[in-house]
Amino acid sequence: MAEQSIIVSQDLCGAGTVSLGAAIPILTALELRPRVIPTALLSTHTGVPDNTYLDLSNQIGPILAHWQTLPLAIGGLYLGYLGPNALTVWQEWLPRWQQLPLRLVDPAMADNGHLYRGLDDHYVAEMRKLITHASIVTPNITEAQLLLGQRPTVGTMTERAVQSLTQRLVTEFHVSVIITGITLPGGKTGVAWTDAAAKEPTIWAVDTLPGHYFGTGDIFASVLAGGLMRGKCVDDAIRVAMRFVGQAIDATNRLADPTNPLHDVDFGTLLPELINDFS
Ligand code: PXL
Repeated sequence: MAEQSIIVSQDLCGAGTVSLGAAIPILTALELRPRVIPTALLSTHTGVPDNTYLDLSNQIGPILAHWQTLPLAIGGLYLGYLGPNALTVWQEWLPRWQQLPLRLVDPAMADNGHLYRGLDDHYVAEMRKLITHASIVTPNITEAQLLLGQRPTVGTMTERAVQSLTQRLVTEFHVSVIITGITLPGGKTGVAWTDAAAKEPTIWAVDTLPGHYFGTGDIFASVLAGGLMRGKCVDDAIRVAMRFVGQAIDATNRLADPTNPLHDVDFGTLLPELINDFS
């Protein structure tokens, strides 16, 4: 396989397996070379009170400018949680990388009906502008509703409502859309995908697992980015990512205290199985 690099820009949390803590091991296991630009350094994710936050957004431009002078064989780009300043910087830089076939933006900013602490409606409005430069976006259901200017709901959603939401995002932002973490009737959790070429959105449903862990969306997006970079079609990449997240939640449920927001998602020992999916 030819050497392939992917630019990955999101925060680095010292404790709690989110963002770069998930993306680097997963993409590396998939034989890709993550070219990493941390947007901020935090002690923990913002689900834990009193986290530290060192903004690193002023490094993004200089790092990208340097990389443009190097033979890095960059084949794709993947943005996750950015933070307000980095979001502004990427609004300027993402349009300059439109030649890359994969520009995955995970608009990580909310979950369970709420914005993450420190983010506000202005952030959502700016995210709407950024994603028009993506080729594919992976909002969870709360983020999908916020991007469409809707008040987020929690609770089950019919497949019909999910299809309409997915379609509306494609029409409004002209990108492929994968919505994750959808609560479907009958104890199921779903992922929906569509793009401008599809007749109607495809929905995959699996049994909802107990436990709610920070970072599962980041793990999903990282496997998806890796799968697409490795040449899988979107259907297959989604299937592999869903299976991996399910296995990781299962493994974590066996070890973790579900009331502790800091437990890591235990995906490390599952990486060999993920690698197998690609052999
Ligand atoms: O995608 C989860 C995540 C990533 N990064 C930071 C977060 C969160 C969720 O709260 O706070 C900084």
